[in-house]
Amino acid sequence: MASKNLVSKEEEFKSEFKRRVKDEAKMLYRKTLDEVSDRHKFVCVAYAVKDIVIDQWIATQKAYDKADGRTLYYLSMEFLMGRALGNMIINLSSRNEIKEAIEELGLDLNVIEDQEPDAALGNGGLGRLAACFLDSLATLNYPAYGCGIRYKYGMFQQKIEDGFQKEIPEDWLRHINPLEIKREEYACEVRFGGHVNIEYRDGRNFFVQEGYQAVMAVPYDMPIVGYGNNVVNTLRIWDAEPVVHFNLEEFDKGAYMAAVEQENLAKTITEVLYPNDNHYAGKELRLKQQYFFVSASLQTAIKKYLKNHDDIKKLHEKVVFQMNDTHPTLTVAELMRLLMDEYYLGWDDAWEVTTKCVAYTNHTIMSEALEKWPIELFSRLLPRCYQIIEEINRRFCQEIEQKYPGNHEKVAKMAIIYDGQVKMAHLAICAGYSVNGVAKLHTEILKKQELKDFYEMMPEKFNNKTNGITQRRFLLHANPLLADWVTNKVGDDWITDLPKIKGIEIYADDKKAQAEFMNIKYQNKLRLAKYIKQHNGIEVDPRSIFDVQVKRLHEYKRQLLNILHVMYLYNQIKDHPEMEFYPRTFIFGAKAAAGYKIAKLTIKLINSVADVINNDASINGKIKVVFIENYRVSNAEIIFAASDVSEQISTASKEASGTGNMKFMLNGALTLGTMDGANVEIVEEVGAENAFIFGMSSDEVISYENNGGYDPMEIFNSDMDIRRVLMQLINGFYSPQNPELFRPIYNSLLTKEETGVADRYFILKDFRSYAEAQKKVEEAYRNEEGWAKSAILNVANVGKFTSDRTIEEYVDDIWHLQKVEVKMD
Ligand code: B1H
Repeated sequence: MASKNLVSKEEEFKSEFKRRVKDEAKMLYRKTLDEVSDRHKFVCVAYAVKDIVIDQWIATQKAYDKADGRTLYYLSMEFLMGRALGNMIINLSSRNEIKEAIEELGLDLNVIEDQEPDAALGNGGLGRLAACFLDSLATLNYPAYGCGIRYKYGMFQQKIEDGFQKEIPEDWLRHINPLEIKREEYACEVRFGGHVNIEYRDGRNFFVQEGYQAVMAVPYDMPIVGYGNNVVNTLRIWDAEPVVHFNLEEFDKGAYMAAVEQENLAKTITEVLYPNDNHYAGKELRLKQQYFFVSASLQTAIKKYLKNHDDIKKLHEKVVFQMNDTHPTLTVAELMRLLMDEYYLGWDDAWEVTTKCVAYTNHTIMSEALEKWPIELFSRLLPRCYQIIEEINRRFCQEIEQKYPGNHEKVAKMAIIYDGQVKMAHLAICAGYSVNGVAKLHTEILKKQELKDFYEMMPEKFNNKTNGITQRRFLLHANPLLADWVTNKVGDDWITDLPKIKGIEIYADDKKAQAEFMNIKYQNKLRLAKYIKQHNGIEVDPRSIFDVQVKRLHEYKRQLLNILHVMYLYNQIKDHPEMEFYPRTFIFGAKAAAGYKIAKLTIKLINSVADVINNDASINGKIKVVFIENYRVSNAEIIFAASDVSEQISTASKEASGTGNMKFMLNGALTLGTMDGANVEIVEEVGAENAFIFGMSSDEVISYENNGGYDPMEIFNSDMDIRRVLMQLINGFYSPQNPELFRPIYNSLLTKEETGVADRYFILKDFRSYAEAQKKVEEAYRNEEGWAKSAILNVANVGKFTSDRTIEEYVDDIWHLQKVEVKMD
């Protein structure tokens, strides 16, 4: 036996960790570790990991206070975090010891990780981007908070029943969440409704809100662990509680009703995430949610600032608020309100501070996503904020008038309040010192089309920040086989410096490396095949091409184009059984917003096509179609790693950036896509010869749109293959029980009935070009070495798309943060 002082530090750490895990089992469950369930094992391990994290968390906050630099507040209605534990472990410097200790305890880390529910506090790309940004900010040593809402129910759980989507509430907090801390000491009040009184005293006016309803905002903090640098940042999400807890006896009749109402308000406000991606629903509760988390976040940010500083006029030197789309744009009005009504600044001083503190990111040009609140609703719910916005608008319109004298059309187009509505994007641009798009093409479209007037008036505000993703979650954690392969070839610098991955380029032509690479892909396809078998009961051939489209279901993303093409291929194979055809597995994963009928019908269509094709023995399994239920961050990690073909087929100009496209590339899938969003930059990096590009350009699309669309009937009447596929939508081929089932889809393609425009997303117009590109995919895949080369080149050239690069650009051009080192003693 080694004596105590010979035991290495690592061994000491491990035995301490193991003791801790066992103690948790005892304290929490009155059991030994082997007696508790897998889920309880997860809780025990999570607490032991949290114990390590907490020390670094404290040290980080101390170091930040000492450095006294600028702090970023990233305000977002959505943080699509996924699971935390596995990610935390890979980011901690002690990852190896922790993994060994877990093994020595006889636990399987994969099983443990699988017990954690996804924190699905977001819809899709926008929320996941926020999560990747937090990972990068911590890894790059930047002082930053994520500020959001602790929804009781996050993104719904999707079940497929008889091919239809069913939404099940996702009760992710049903069990304790060991990885959060409630911070009651930072609770603050948020007020709704009532009216504003003006009181004159001490030589000035005071604006006092009266007759309001209030809730307490109570924050929960989740640690965001940086990679190997001891930094732990904070995601602060707010829950609502009643100001006074309901107590029957204490109230007379009037107060009784008020108490019940406050209790109800508190209960509803953070109840559920609105499950609409790229769509504005205009609901009162949504506006309440927005004000609730914005007000609470600003109040605490200012209080924190004033703890160590006394001049509120210099707030912008230490604080920046980044608004993730227009959802937190109330930041502008609320900051003005706090500065004037609570901290007694005059309008000009308050405006100066506000406009130096806030910046805005635009994530979409889809008109149905634009937030325009009816004045009636807005002023009733937020009377003081509305007053302030009226004044901002008055001054802004004056400025426009000055710049374009007599041009009333300009004022009408650019005003913040117009036509009975409050236009949040206009407010964000007017007050923000920076306005950015999320990919080069997107930013150009903003400047030239959507926000042209604003760009002309204040060009200095506009800039591009192409999105990125964290390689720590989407390669290191999601694909350990490929991560190890890369590290063996070029070292592990890529983990915090993704462009270093370029080093593998010299292996693109190396036969041995190609074989290794393809074998890793094969292992990952086996892993996914196993998942599909377990979750869908479908057998898929891991030797077939895995052709994958996973993202939210939206007409502009054109899952319909993909499935219509599958129907077309199936017809071809049936007509020409002798035809050469490389076996293909078409994999879909997508949630549709609960009220989005045609999107839900598209899910049913995909499942109906899957039913027919998967059960047709005559095609010898040449095509399989799989709809993966409940697509989310945790199964995405398995899916990306196993993909050969990345479907990025949005109508050009519609997808602002896309980030799934980058995750596929990172895992060596080849892009089959349109020249849209960040696809343009992906092709720029990897070369057109290593991707499959098809379809109309964004200029062509926009020009058609400006001329009222095109006539899809011409295609229907001249292209018999397409016609046949469309007829199969209405002749019961895929829905024998109900031949009319898919009529709305048919109509959306050929008539103006559904949206006022026939084939609004140019599906038939791009069909042939897509089919040709798909043909090229097949040809390319037949040449295994050529394919391996292209796949390796995709991984090698992914460097630009790390969110670390994106964050450094935000820091350089917008946030101006200073890095802070955190030392542990
Ligand atoms: C994106 C949204 C979005 N853009 C409204 N806009 C929402 C809009 O609940 N709402 O009201 C929710 C989400 N989401 C996505 O952002 C873009 O479509 C992607 O192209 C982009 O990659 C992503 C991140 O920038």
